[in-house]
This record gives sequence, structure tokens and C-alpha cells, in this order.
Amino acid sequence: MSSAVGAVKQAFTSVTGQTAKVSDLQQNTIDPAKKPTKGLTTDHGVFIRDTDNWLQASNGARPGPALLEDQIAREKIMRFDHERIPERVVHARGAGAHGYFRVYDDSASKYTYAPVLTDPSRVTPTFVRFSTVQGSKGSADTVRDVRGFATKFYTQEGNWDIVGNNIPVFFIQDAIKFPDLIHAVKPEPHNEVPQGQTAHNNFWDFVGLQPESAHMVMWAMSDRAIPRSYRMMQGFGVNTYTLLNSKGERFFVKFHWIPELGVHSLMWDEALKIAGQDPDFHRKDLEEAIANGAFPKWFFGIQVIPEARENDFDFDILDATKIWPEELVPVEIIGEMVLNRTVDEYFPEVEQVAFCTAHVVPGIGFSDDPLLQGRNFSYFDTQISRLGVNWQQLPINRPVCPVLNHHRDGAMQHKITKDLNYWPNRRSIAPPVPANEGGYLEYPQKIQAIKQRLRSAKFQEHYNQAQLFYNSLTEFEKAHVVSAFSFELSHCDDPVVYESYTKLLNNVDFNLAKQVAINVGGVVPQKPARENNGRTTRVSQLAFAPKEPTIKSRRIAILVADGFNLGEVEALRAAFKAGMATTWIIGPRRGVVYPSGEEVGSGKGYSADHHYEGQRSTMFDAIIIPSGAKHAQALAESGRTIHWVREAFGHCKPIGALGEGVAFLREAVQLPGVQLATNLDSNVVTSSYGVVTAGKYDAGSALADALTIKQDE
Ligand code: HDE
Repeated sequence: MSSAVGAVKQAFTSVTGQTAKVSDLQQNTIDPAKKPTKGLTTDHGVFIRDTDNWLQASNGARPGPALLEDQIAREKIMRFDHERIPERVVHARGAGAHGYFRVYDDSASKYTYAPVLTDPSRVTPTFVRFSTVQGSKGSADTVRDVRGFATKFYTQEGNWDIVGNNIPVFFIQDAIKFPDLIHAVKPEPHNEVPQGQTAHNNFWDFVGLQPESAHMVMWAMSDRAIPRSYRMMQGFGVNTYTLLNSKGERFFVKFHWIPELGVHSLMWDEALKIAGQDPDFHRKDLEEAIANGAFPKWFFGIQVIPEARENDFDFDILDATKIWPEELVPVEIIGEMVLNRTVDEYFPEVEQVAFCTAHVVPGIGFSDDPLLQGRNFSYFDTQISRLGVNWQQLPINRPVCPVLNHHRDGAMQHKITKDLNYWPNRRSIAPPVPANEGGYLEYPQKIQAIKQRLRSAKFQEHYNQAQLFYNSLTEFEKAHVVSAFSFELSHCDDPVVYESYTKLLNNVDFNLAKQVAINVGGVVPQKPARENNGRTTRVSQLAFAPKEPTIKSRRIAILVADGFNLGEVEALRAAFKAGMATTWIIGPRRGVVYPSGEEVGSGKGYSADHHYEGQRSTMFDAIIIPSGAKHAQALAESGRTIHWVREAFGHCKPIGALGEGVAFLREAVQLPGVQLATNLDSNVVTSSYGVVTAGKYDAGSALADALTIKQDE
């Protein structure tokens, strides 16, 4: 095993991240290393003598009929037959990790009395599950899709779940539309195609007839839907919740997660390739970062609107297809979450974790957001069919505070609760708790209403914010949106579908609609359908760049052939390690590669982690080509390595080259505009198009710094 891979594997097992929830889970964790028995047993605890041969009636020379009587074989097979549970109807594919949440101070106490949001001395354990939406459990990670970002806070007052996404708005305004939306999004019913994509007639048919989706579709066609990493995406509660303070005042609130590392995406071409090269790319990325101690971190923010300002906006603050632009309602950062522990076993933790928007704690409440109201019903209901009515007793779901009530029985009841099981009862078992002692208090909201089905007036406007979003992107982000629409609509073969969507797009942006319509054969608009309505500041991903550029947790490849400069590679590795990046040596073979001065085959070499085909440049954030005459020549003679480097350049990755490596790079990247170092004796760094080169390496020089160029630049 190569050294870097070994280090990662070793670190996986040593990460502890002990929180109250992790200790709680340990009651249910079996560690075979601690030898809980001397060996194999049945589920009822009897030692098993032979687990390889089914009991049979045989004369010993040849097999005879298998005997149904073999209770050990039967248990083994029957238990296996039922290993699967239904996958989630949406968000089936996911990855999870444990962590903790804390607030910086009590500044939110003006809005809420929930200790999880106001008590800085508390460390609240969390579990987060990230997911894609459309694909099934076995689909690829890097598909174009919305990402789920669901957080369970195990607070001392009970569990609180923010079941959010990485996009701040949603496709529909009323929960009753959800089954229609998801039927249209999912693979088409006649042939179950496509998987992990929305590039098909039914999705575009639906959203074309459903203009309230326009804003969300813009986000889904942007770079947000192909994140570089779960660790580099924002999270949003999306729905409007409420906060209640100790004076009994109510506030409307939206929840935000902002990643410490900034918001970064893959390029579409990379995403496509990684889906084949490493379908578990995001899952592994999360594990690898935690294992290396580069714990993913998000700042937690709230946007707050007091009740008195509820009607002050030209959109309805209960409409989940709208953001609250930050110029109007700033995000107040009040805390942070760190993920510091990978799971021990996927199924009991990531698969069985079950979120529910209705899980709130005192001081936090709901609003009349019609999407949220429906979600509050749906999540509990879906867990019943996925996990059974006692789903909240599962180790990953149970709170860290005590639970006592009069709910009883049901499949897989794990608790034995003594005494009376109803209220009121003569012994005062499990009495209700008054609000001043912690009982959940609903806000006494005044309601004067007519029972009816409706969309209120402000819910009828659908294009202002779709346009605001597009206007606020940089030119290259806009170009990506044009390509995404063109890809998706090209996969629709029904002209009714692509013609109607290209028509709709003109309500968002004239140029966008024109370009997409030309590309896909849609309806090319002749003039803009409406006025252009301005920009907002915190929508483009560039707005979230970290204050200090960082290489923390980035994957950097050093591309070598026999004859490379060993001293340089070792110095670079040390520099990257200090910056908490991981370095991967990619060579002509996994195993020994020979530096200059060593005879090939002498056995005295340096270990490569992968060969050129094993991990392509798509798998890395930056690549480096060190010096070494023979090595550079060997690289230049291989079509494979030239393609490897060209792809990195095409994907706008930072590329570094030194000495003779520069000549190879010139060969690979034949662009006249790219400036490369020419003097082999000089340590002066040239830098253009994200390509940084120098004649020779100067330990700690500008080169390592230059390599921190952000991916988006
Ligand atoms: Fe969900 N959603 N959803 N959703 N959702 C589910 O619950 C639903 C919506 C989100 O990692 C299901 O446990 C309705 C918005 C995430 O386990 C189900 C509506 C947002 C996850 C369900 C919505 C989400 C789910 C399926 C419209 C972003 C995965 C399995 C009213 C704020 C959680 C499950 C995990 C999962 C229903 C809309 C996020 C069926 C009815 C808006 C992250 O209950």
C-alpha cells in the first residue's frame, strides 16, 4: 500500500470526535476487535461450528439433497434475504458524518429562547446527511442535481432537524404539488430512464407548464448543481420557520450554512467524467477530509424578519420559491458546525437516519409556508414505510435527552415501559410539562380565515427572482447556465417540450433564451419579454470565497515518470502537507518509480500512489510536474500523459511545472497565450491562466503560494 493511501486509511480508524451522541451510539456498537465472544454465533447466541456447508443427506463421496432442517443455514439465508429496506423515495443516495454545533454568543436571544441557539457554553452533537435527489441509491455522486443538506441537532431539549438543500429555493410553492414534481423528475415510467439526471421530456414538460419552478430551475442549471464537494456547498433551510423569544415575540427566520472553504463547483466536463471514474467521489471526499483532520466547517447564519415587517416585501416571505435578498435582510452569523467523525457502519447510521421537518425544539416554530406545512406531515409518514413506526427509537435517531410518553407497541418496539400507558392517570405517570418548565409552547397566532384552496396574490409572480439570480452571476457562470440548459433540452426529443421551455426562458433573460433556443432548436425570441430588474450581491459563488485563500483538504497530484527530481518532490510534498492538502504521486505504475540518479529496476525508488490511468487529472484540484530531463521526455512521449495534463488545463485547474517539466507542459498545452518559464536556472515564477512555472524550485517560494489560486478563477 502506498504511503499516502496508508496514512488516510489509518487516520479513518483513529478519528474519534466524541460527543454525547457518539457515546450514546456506543451502547449499540459491537466492536469485534474487543472479542465480545470467542467466535461466531447465531442471532439467538448459539456458537456455530460450520458456516460453509449446508447440512445434507450424503454418503460422503458426492453431494446429496440439502436438508431444510438446517436451522443455521436457514437463518443465514433468511436474514440475508431481508437485508434491504426501501430506499428513500427522493434523496436515496447520500453520505453522512457526525459533528457538533455551537453558537458564538447569546446574540440570538433577542429572537429566541432556544438554548441551542443562545447558549455559547453548549456543544450540541449533530449528524449530517448529504444527498442527491433524483438518482437511486447506487447512482453517481457528481450528477447535475440539487444536493440535500439535512442536519439533526441532538439538543438537550430534544432533536431539532433542519432538512435543507444546497439551493435556497424550491420548485413548487405548495406541498400538494410534490408528488407531481417528483414523478416528473424521476426516471420516466415506461423505461426507467434516465438515472441521476433531469435531462428528459417529462421534467422539462412539467417545469415548462409550472412557471413557479423558474427560479429554482435557474439554480439547478447553474454551477450550484455540480458541487466540487459536499464540504464546499452552502446549506439552506429553504422554508420560513419562526423563532419565539422569552417576551413572547415572534420572528420569521431562514437558516443558512456557509462553508468555511467557500462555494466551489466542478466543471460540467469533469462532473461527467468523474461520474464514471469514481461514482463515490463526494462520499470519499468527505471521508478523506475528516480522516486527514481537515474537518469540514460551516458558519451558521439566520435571516430574521420581525412580525411587524411581514408584509413589507414585494414577494411573500412564506413563498419557498423566493430568497430574501441579503441587501434587504442580512444574514447574521451566530455559530458554526464542524464535522469531525466518519460513520462506523453505513446502514445503521446513514441509511437509518431519518429526518423530520416537524422536529423543532421550544423557541423554534413553523410558519404558514404552505410547503413547510405539507412537509411537516410527509416526513414522519415516509419514515413509517421506510423504517416502521418506532423509527425514532433507532440508535441514530433517538435523542440524547430522556424520552417518556404513552406511545406504545408497533413493529420493532425496543422499549419496555413500566406502569400506566395513558393520560390522565391516577399515579401521575408522565404528566404534561408546563411551558415555564420547558413544555413546547405554540405561538398564539391570530387567525381569521375562510376555508379555501388558493394561491394568494403575491405567490403569483414567478420571474423577478429568476431574473435577479441570472443577472447576478458572472459572465462565466452565465455561460455555464447556457450550456446546462442546452445539454438538458437537447435530451428532450419532443418539440412541444423544448419549444415551450425556450419560450418561457425569455421571461428570465433575452440573451439566455436566444442562445439556448439556437442551440436546441427551440423558439428563438425576437425581443425581451420583460424589463431587466437588477442584481443581488450574494448569489454568485464568488461572493463566498474564503477571506484567506487556502489549499486545506485539496487534492494535489504530482505527475512523474522515471528520472524525476526527488528532492523537489519531497520539498513540495512537505509544503503541501503543512497547508493540510493531500498529495498524490501519479506515475507510470503503482509502486516504485525511479528518481534521477537511480537505475530503473534498482529497487531504490519512490512509491507512486496510482498509475496514469488509475487516477486521471479529473480527480485532483491541482497538478504539478517536477523537473528531471528523462522524466519530462518520457511524459512528452506518452499520449496518455499529454491528455492527462490537457484535461487539467481544460478544466481550469492550477498547474505547476518546474525545470524540464515546463517543456513537457509546453508540449501538452499548446496555447500561445500561456506564459511559461524559459530559464532553467531561475526561480522566478511566471503565472498565467492558472499555470505557474519556474526554472527551479525554491523551497517555500512563491510557487506553493501561487498554487493556492482558487478553482473558480
Ligand atoms: Fe423533502 N422529502 N420534501 N425536501 N427532503 C424527503 O423524507 C418532501 C423538500 C429534503 O437525508 C423524504 O426521509 C415533501 C424541500 C432532504 O434523509 C420525504 C416536500 C427540501 C431530504 C420528503 C419536500 C427538502 C428529503 C424522502 C414538498 C429542502 C433527505 C425520504 C413539500 C428544504 C433527508 C425522507 C435525508 C427527503 C418529502 C420538499 C429536502 C418523502 C412532501 C423544500 C434533504 O418525506
